[in-house]
Amino acid sequence: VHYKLYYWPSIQGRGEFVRLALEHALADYTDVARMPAARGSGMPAMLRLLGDSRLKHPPFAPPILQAGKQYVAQTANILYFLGGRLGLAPRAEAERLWVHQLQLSVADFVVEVHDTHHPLGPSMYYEEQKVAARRRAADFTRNRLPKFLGYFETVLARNGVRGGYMAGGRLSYVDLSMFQLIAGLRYAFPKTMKRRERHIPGLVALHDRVAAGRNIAAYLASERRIPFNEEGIFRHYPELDA
Ligand SMILES: N[C@@H](CCC(=O)N[C@@H](CS)C(=O)NCC(=O)O)C(=O)O
Repeated sequence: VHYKLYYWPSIQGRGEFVRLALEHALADYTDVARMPAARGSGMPAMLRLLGDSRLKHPPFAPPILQAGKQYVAQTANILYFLGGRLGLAPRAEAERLWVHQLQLSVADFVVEVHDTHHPLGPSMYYEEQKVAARRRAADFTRNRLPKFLGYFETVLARNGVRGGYMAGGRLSYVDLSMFQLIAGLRYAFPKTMKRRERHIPGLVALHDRVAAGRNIAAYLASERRIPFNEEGIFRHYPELDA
């Protein structure tokens, strides 16, 4: 199968959780909006898809994954779809749902990370909501970040000594997402994470193991990995990192 990922070309964003799964599995895929606009690719192709009035199941927003005639959107849903196909999810339904449940909690967390710099909404610039952002980020770094990371650390610990994965005895897509969360939070909130990391040794070790995996290490060193920047979800604004 050849997969097509439609996502904003200049940011890691939510698309990165999908890219990591595709890259780990060495899947055959095109990152459509990052290709040249010629020959039906690039941003025009993504905008065409978003405006396609013939689709019976129109997606609301990127990331969107295409497999043949099928289009799947919503990050956690895409990963649920890919998990079985790429060998990145348990086979038993109960375990698969558990991984999906964890991924939905990742999605909730990602919204809260985003809202530290856009507390009043995504349609206004950060510069228009800096005061609210400081208040929101203070609550995030003090309460929400410790709560979410503490939860994921507990999940990891309770899964036991079976190789240090979030669920079951093998790597799943939610392990890749844990890597991305730690990497992103380190970029956006270095001071907060410096204090926090001793409380989440399991997640830090998981981050390191994922980063050292052969395919992910090659991906991270390649140009396919877009650097973190101040347009994505994880933005480094020093004033928000108390
Ligand atoms: N819950 C969705 C959120 C999708 C989403 O917010 N996508 C962003 C980019 S990361 C977007 O393009 N949003 C456009 C909009 O909300 O109008 C997911 O996890 O995929």
